[in-house]
Amino acid sequence: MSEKTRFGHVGLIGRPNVGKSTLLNAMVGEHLAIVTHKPQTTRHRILGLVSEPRGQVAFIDTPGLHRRRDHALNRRLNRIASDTRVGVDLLVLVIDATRWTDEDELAMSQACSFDGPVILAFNKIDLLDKRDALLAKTAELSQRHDFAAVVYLSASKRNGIKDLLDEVFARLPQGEPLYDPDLFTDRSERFLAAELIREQLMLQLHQEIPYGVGVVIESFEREQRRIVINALIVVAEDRHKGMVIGRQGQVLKRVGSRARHAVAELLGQPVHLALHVKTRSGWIDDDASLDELGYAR
Ligand SMILES: Nc1nc2c(ncn2[C@@H]2O[C@H](COP(=O)(O)OP(=O)(O)OP(=O)(O)O)[C@@H](O)[C@H]2O)c(=O)[nH]1
Ligand SMILES: [Mg+2]
Repeated sequence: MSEKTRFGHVGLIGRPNVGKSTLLNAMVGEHLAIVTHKPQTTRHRILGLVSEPRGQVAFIDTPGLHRRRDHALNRRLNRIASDTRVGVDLLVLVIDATRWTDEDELAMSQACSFDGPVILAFNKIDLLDKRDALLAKTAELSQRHDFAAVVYLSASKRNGIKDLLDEVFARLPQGEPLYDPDLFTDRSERFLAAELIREQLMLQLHQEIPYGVGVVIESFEREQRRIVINALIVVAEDRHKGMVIGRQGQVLKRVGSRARHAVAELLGQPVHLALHVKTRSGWIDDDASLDELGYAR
């Protein structure tokens, strides 16, 4: 790459469910971060790389900032979310163009106190039939903070992605890429596999159950023509175990088959996936279990 390339870390912030992970995936071009219609899907800091001739952006997707502080996992998630601002060159504040809530205020105040440029990104504009409200909201928020740029996106339809990338690149410092341009994340294949299994569990389970589910990869072996994965699903209450398994094992079977496809597609190889379920009572409020399951403190 030439001397004029740019490099920087860029944090994606916003309340749960605004589409941060969808946006990360759209920019990186891989199903890297898991996405569901439920708030609080993302539980980790996930780095996604965009490498181009003009430079490299390391995007950081984190859990959405939320108000619940009722157990140790939730407190950890908010800490990861708050730390997104540390060490980044630029922030993208993602909001849902159709809805503004108290939790958006939290994210807005984080953006306002950031000591660097912030790009305001209205997402989900495909759901709007009229643009008037969008312009009014843009004017209102621009009065509260001097945003470096404002973009209008549909992450799920991949509209506006190039505009956002142009705005980001234009504001990054000059520098050489820090990460190998062939990589799209710094996360391991094991981690990505565990997340894709958790994505299917979140999609297939209802009410509060998905929030008490964790996934641990017990073994991950590359054979000549396939990857063999054994994964353990941990539930926080014994009565949830039956719900994860389902009648005649139907739920677990569906989770396994969909996750297997997703992992095979991401890793580019056929996958054999075996799932087991175990109860670990109250793990979401137990620091030792959270450490063991890989949740950052
Ligand atoms: N219609 C529409 N839906 C979108 C768009 N972007 C994301 N979504 C949907 O919004 C929901 C939440 O998306 P996520 O990407 O998981 O949101 P998030 O901000 O990462 O959420 P957390 O991880 O919980 O903080 C999913 O159902 C997405 O399919 C969009 O541009 N248009
Ligand atoms: Mg997310």
